[in-house]
Parts: sequence; structure tokens; C-alpha cells
Amino acid sequence: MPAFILYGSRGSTNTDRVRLTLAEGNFTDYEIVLLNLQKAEQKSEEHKRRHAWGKVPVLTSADGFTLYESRAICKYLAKKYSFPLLPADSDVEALALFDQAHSVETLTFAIPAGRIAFEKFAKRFMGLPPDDAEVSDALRSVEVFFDVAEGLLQRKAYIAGDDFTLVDIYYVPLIQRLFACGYEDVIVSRKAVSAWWDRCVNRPAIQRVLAADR
Ligand SMILES: N[C@@H](CCC(=O)N[C@@H](CS)C(=O)NCC(=O)O)C(=O)O
Repeated sequence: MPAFILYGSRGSTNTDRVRLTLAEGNFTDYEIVLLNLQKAEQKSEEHKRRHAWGKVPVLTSADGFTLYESRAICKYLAKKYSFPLLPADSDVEALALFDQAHSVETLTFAIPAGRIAFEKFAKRFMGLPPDDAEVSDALRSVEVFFDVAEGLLQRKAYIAGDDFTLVDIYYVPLIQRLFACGYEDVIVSRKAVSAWWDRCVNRPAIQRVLAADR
């Protein structure tokens, strides 16, 4: 029996965040069950017992422990299986800087980047046109975000400090969406951001996941 089941869906950036974390931890003792979001399988009564809002990803372990929210799952996995993706518990300042970087990613980057991904990527599969005004507005926020990140990344190699951490992984799925939607300039036009992105995306574990999805 695998250590846990990961309920996810194909093309889900939130599921991919967890898959990338597992790949970085070199952890394979799990089963992935893919739900079809187009068929609203995530809203079934069975799945809503795992996730009250009927979303993916969700992790359920053999002993009945259930957890949703992609970043909470990633952090749980890193702690439980000692993936070298978090500062040491004894380094209170590094942990605080990790939490700071985590909040910035979730609240300042992922919200506008997620709006772009929804308008330009997800809506295609729903047969709906993008709302161009919504895309322009979100793109402006993402540009401003990376203007600031450019300054920070001139002084450190990774987003939370000198080491690659979970927070760097958190960015990968939505930056990939920006590339897929034709907005790669947001990254490649900024020297330090672009170098950071190359350092992250060229990691062997990340390359393995991306290659599997091609
Ligand atoms: N903040 C949540 C977001 C979860 C989420 O919105 N997942 C999407 C797939 S990427 C989903 O389940 N969408 C289907 C729905 O909302 O019904 C996380 O990080 O896990």
C-alpha cells in the first residue's frame, strides 16, 4: 500500500506544485488519482468528504489523515519526509524569511498570475473567450511584482535566501503558464529574475516532471 494518495487533476497548477515537491524529494511511494474537472468530479459527494470546497489537490494517507491546499501539502511532505526544501527548525530567522517569501508568493504573485492563467489558459478548455481587460490588469500587477523581485534577486540566489526552497517550487507552475500564454517576457526581460528562473527550471527533478507532461 502506498504511503498516501494524491487526488489531483491534469493541467492543475496546484496539483503540479505538489508533484514538483515530491519529485524534488525523490519520493515515489504514492498513488496519484486524477479527477476530471470538466466533468466536475471534484464536486462529487465522495470528494467533498476529502475537500469541503470540492477542489484539488488533496492528500489522504493510509491512516486516514487528509490535507488540502497545495502549499500546506508541500510543507507537510517536506517536513514528514525530511526533503531538504525548508530552513532548519532551529534557524528562527531563516524560517521567518521563508514565511515572508511564502506570503509574498501566495498573495502578491499567485493571485494576478492565476487570473492570467484562468483567462488565457483555463477558459480555452471551457470554450470561453478571455476577458482582455482582466488580463491587462493582472499582467500589470505581475510586471510590477517582478520589477521588485528583480532588485531582490540581484542580491540572493533564491527567492527566500541563498538556498533553493519550497517557495521557489511554488512559483514554477504559474510561471510555466505565463510562458504557455506567451508572456515569457515578464521573466526573460529581467536579468536576475531570468537567471533565477533558469536555476529553478533546470533542476533535474523539475525537468523530469516537465518532460513527463510534454
Ligand atoms: N488554494 C488552493 C486552490 C485549489 C484550486 O483552486 N484547485 C483547482 C485546480 S488547479 C480546482 O480544484 N478547481 C476546480 C474547482 O474549483 O471546482 C490550493 O493551493 O490547493
